[in-house]
Amino acid sequence: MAARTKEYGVYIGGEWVDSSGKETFETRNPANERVLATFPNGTRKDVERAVAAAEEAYPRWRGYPAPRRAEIVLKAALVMEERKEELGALVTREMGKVIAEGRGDVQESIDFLKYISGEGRRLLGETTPSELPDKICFTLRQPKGVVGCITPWNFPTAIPSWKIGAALVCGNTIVFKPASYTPLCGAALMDVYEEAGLPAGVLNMVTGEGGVVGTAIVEHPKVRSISFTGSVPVGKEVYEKGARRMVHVHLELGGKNPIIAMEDADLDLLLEGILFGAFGTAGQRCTAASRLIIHEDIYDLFMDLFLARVARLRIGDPIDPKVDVGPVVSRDQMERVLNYIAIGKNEGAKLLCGGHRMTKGAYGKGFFIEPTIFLARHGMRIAVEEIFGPVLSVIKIKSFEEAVAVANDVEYGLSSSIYTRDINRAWRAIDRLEAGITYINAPTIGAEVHLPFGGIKNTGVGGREAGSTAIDEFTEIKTVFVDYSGRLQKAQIEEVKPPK
Ligand code: UN1
Repeated sequence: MAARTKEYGVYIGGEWVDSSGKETFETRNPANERVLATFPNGTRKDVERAVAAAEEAYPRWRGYPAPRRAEIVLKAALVMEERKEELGALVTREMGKVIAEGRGDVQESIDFLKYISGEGRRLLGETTPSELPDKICFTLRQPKGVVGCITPWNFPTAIPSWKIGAALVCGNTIVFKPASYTPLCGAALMDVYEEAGLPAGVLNMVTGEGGVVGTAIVEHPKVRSISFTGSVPVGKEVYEKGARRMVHVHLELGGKNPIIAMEDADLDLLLEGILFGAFGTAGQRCTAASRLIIHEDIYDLFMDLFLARVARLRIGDPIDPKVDVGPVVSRDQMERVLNYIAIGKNEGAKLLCGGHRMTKGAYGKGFFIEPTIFLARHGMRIAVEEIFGPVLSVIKIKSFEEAVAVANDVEYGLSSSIYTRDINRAWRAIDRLEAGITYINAPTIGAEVHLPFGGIKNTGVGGREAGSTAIDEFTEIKTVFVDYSGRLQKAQIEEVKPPK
């Protein structure tokens, strides 16, 4: 007899409890549409309960010293390390990235939690002299209070870990909404923190529709800061709603990341880089290389090598370690990507390979799309809009200047890359590429967590995640003046005479 699908509730005050609503949704394996679990379509009332629990837990969590808070976060990293195989497989089953990347997702969580737990003993401020005698000035970092973390499905443990780990070390309490394609990964994180000894109410999770649960979090008067990773249209709504309440909003949104291949590129290196950058995670990364901007002199030679390699990519069930490219996350996402492929054909881009859904045999049960490459022209929709699937637009250019101009002429600015052996040109690219991240002789994906992550233009606002900047998002700065002169000293007014 088949095991009954597990039905989850919402996680509030350290317990799985029933949602106030009756509606539920299923989370499925995108490789075969098998149902993995059922979750509630949370309600505004659920969010209110979650915020109330987070508010209640806040004074105690805030008062627990930062190094101690960080020890719990470090413990969470160690629990994840112990359970890496199981969690990696869960990521792969629920989200569809290949198993090596499923493990990588978990490893990225572990790396970040270890890194940020070190901040528990830093959370540094500034100390400065005063312009007046017998007075000292410094800053402290204080938590914001209850914060909302709304996360995407493409890094279902890593991105929540960036947000939750940093928020916790900084002393905030949290209402977390995982993406509706990956709630099981979210639930697994609740177990991890429970095992790590996180007090009840500090971290709460409500699943459901963005328009209901996400909106309720963003609009709740007690939620002091919002951290959102997702699409530009939703990001704009979150930003507007946050602005109306005058709260900090941190957005990590899309990308249309270029790899520039100059005529002096190492072609073998470029080949490995573009394969991983464009088709890793089936192109479903904000950082995915979705444009190859290539010098016309190497176009023919390189594309022969590239297309031959793409033809050999193994597409299939991502749990099989021999598979290179898995399915896209859902039917909707598949439709969206196929629609972009149709748009590309209609606007006259030349299809060099792929272009179809795979339907034969087991493929037909899941959401598999052939790795697809177009020869496009800059300005075509497929060459400037984010597709978020295994679709690459190749654009020919004649010079470095033209390459940089094309690379920059999109509304996004997350990641970027150049392959060249000319060191001066590499440095010029670092200076001129309009993006939060630039790689030299490496693809656009695979940022390390101890460095700031984020971008410019429509890619995001509100600072950078990860790295040393992660704590900026989740702390308020308190500026302190201590006057130990015993008299009223007036800054800007009192004259302080030089010593004789
Ligand atoms: C994302 O796609 O939203 O740099 C995050 C990378 C990963 C993170 C991607 N470390 O590709």
